[in-house]
Amino acid sequence: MADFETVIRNAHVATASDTFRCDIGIAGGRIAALGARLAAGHREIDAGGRWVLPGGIDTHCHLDQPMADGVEFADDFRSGSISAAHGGTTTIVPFAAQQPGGSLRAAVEDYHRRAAGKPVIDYAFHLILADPSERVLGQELPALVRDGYTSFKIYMTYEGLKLNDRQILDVLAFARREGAMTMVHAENSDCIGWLTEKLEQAGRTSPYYHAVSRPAAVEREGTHRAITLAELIDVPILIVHVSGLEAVEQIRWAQSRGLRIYGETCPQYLFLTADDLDKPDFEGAKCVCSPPPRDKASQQAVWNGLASGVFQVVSSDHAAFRYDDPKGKKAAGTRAPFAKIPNGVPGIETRLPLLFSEGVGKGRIDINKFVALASTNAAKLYGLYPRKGTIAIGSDADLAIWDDSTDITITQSLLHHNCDYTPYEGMTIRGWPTTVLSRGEVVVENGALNAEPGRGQFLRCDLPAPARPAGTAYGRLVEELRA
Ligand code: DUC
Ligand code: ZN
Ligand code: ZN
Repeated sequence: MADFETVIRNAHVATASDTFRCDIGIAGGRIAALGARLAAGHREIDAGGRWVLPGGIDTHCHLDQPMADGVEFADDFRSGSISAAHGGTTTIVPFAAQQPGGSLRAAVEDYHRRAAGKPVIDYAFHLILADPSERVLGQELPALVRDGYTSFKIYMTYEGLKLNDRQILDVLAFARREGAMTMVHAENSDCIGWLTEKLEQAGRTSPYYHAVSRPAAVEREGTHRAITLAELIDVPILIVHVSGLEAVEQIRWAQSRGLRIYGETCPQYLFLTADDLDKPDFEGAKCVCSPPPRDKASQQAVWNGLASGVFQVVSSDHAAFRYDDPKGKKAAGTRAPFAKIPNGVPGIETRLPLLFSEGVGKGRIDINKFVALASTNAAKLYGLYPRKGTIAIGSDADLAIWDDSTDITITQSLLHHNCDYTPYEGMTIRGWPTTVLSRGEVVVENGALNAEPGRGQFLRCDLPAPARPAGTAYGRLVEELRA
């Protein structure tokens, strides 16, 4: 009888800290042994000396979120998770969004219904906190945190979602008390509103002006303010989808002062610029996202921030809207002013191949940093580690075997999302995960799906690492009140 369900032979393993060659023995969906010449497996996979890396964790993606105005996300939990798996991702964490004035619990229940029977890989939920009332912060949210929803996103912009500074302080104080993680969308809403109005009055409404309406200074100010509010409460926060130089500088400055400010960026800020929004015939709408892509100098600043440790996470912020679709980018017509174009780009499948090829392949980051950014750090920040995010005895056997010997030209027909375009069309990269395992089951085999929708399991997140001793007067007061 075989000792293991599956053995992966001749693996070139990298974790966030180590690189080694071994066989990987899998039993009960978990990694049971790492070593040379392991006993036989019921199933044997020869990695042939290729990289075997922890499956990616995409902790910022939007799937099947309810939208207003007849707009629909392209991907649900089925197509989104299939697309993710084909790109080497084995865990996704999309958002259950509270409706203004609505119950968070209801949002979570609705989101579980949307997921039911669909994901091919494991998933957890962040919450979107649109209305942090006393009832929500005092009753609903503590219970949800205990149930495994330990992170939430808050917005400084977008009508119906944005919180003012006082509300943000309430949320951060809650996060500190509970040990939860707050993700912040940092852009100054009034500046965006004012600039948008002026641009519209001047007739400058094509997709390109989306980028003009949200300049780097607007993100820099939001980022600085979020840092200040977090410092006041003495609580960690994660600034999401950081687009470029100026916000990177703010985060680096905060980190250099010893503040626990974490940074996330996304491929659109490494590979797109504002010029991509300037394509003719409304094509620029395909790259409308917030914050907008910036310029070459900002791309370089983001690469530098990845290499130097300013960023902990690279996520996709996959928010796919179909282009040729009245429920997608063209919902308000092709002459619609930029402010009416649904925000977001697809990228759940291309996230890791792009980072691998242009990061590891081009020597900008090493393989261990790649694993940290793609998987391990997110698992730690959101309470999924060490079940997810590493290759270690006892961890879930979520693994991706990478082929880094073949050039691939990214094109829409290669991808598995339900969007009708990719912003990276025509880009040639080297490196793609060809075989992907989730809890020991091969879900993608030589590039083909081998998984039933619904096999993905919901993950309750633990609290992230416990807070360190209070450093500020307010932090000490919160500690006292807890005692
Ligand atoms: N910006 C967001 O904040 N969320 C979804 C997509 C986007 O562009
Ligand atoms: Zn956002
Ligand atoms: Zn987002």
